[in-house]
Amino acid sequence: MKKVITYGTFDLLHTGHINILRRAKEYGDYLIVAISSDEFNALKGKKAYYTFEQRKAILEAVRYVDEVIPEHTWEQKVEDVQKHGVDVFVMGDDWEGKFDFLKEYCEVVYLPRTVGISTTKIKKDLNQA
Ligand code: C2G
Repeated sequence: MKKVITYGTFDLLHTGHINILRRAKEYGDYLIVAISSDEFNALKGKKAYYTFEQRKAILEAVRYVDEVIPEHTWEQKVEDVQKHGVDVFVMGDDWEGKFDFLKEYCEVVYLPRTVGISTTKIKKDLNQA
């Protein structure tokens, strides 16, 4: 079984998230998504609208996702890749190059982001509604 992993906050799930999840799954047959905990989000300077539990429940309902685990630190990726026997690490290309250290442990793939949509844009647009 070829295992893929990706990381993120995935707040206010939108087609940009769905596009990366769908394409990530195409690299294998089992997709793990590591969702940032509320505490790690604070470290990233983000405040998610949905709690970790809500974001986890939503992601688990997505057809491309096989497993959801928590992301607590920047440093856990090597351990996650080894512990879960991951073959491919996938991220949007806004992270291009940032996780190349994982190339020692698995394939690293950066995919083009979906243009024109983001959680930040959704929040801004709703504010003006
Ligand atoms: N994404 C995308 N297109 C968008 C928006 C997001 O492809 N229009 C991708 C991002 O590139 C990322 C994933 O969706 O791969 C999740 O995005 P976020 O929830 O914003 O996650 P982020 O804050 O980038 O967290 O350790 C890694 C971090 O946890 C990544």
